[in-house]
Amino acid sequence: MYKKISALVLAGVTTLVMAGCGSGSGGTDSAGTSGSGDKKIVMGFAQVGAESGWRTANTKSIQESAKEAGIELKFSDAQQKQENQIKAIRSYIQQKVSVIAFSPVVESGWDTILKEAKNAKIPVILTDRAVDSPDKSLYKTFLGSDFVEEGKKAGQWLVDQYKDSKDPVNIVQLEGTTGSAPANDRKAGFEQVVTDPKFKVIASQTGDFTRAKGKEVMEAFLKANPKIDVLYAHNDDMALGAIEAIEGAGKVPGKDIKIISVDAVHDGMQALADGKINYIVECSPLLGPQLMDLTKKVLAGEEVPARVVTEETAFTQEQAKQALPERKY
Ligand code: GZL
Repeated sequence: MYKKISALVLAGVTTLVMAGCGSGSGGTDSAGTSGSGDKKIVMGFAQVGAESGWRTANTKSIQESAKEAGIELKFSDAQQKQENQIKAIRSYIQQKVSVIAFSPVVESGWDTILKEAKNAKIPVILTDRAVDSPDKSLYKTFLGSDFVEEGKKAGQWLVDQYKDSKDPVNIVQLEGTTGSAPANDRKAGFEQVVTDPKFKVIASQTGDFTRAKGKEVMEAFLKANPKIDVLYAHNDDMALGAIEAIEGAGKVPGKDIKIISVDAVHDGMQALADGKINYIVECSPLLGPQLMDLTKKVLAGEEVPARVVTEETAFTQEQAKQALPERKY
């Protein structure tokens, strides 16, 4: 409820601010063409990569939604390299696309390319991940999850689980891609809630959101730390890699080592239902429909909220068993 109100308030504030500005080029109709029907919307989308089940589902959502919206999609995969995303965005500017959308692999280093897009009068929409630029005029809106909230939900589950325990709880953390908004914010949110001194984060390292790296880092954690009680993984793919490492060390994931994860992709939810993960905070990749709707509004010169937060929940093992048959990703 709070999030819905906050988005409405944002819209209100934005409307007041934007009313004086007026912006955007000619209108668009439902076929994804400009108001006069003479110009098809062309979107340049610079995707992070294909590092996780979440990213695969996100790409599918964007591609399918663009098709349904009648929007021509130019799509690039940056293999998780910022320089590749910047090259792709520069190429979209040269191709004079109608709009540029992307998920910034890391938070910093975008001002130059975003200023080039602004100078070329091509609107930019951020999806999924944020940038840390203080100049909010460099993009029209940011659509995606509240990663701090996700970290707080993960931390709250842990606090609740150990509320009656006085013993030290040793935690290891598999962080997302270094410098990325989800890694920074999921860590910050978790730390805001997990403050009791009995909780000790004895090791924390990036697994770059991939299964392979998650397994490799968890193997190192297990070798260096004889007593690990909890793993907090910033995404399901790293948690699934860690499960392989935990089982390889002869321990039982979900029992000997409790696992908290984020995303709720299918394989993560299956591991949760099977008792190998204990709690998953949802992070929806299905941003395509909202992205295409925001795109049409921006190109029609309509006001859009500066920030659109996606609605999400969290799952216990029992809830995963119920939810699995209906999951869309
Ligand atoms: C979060 C997204 C993250 C996912 C990972 O919105 O950016 O990137 O949590 C993905 O699975 O790799």
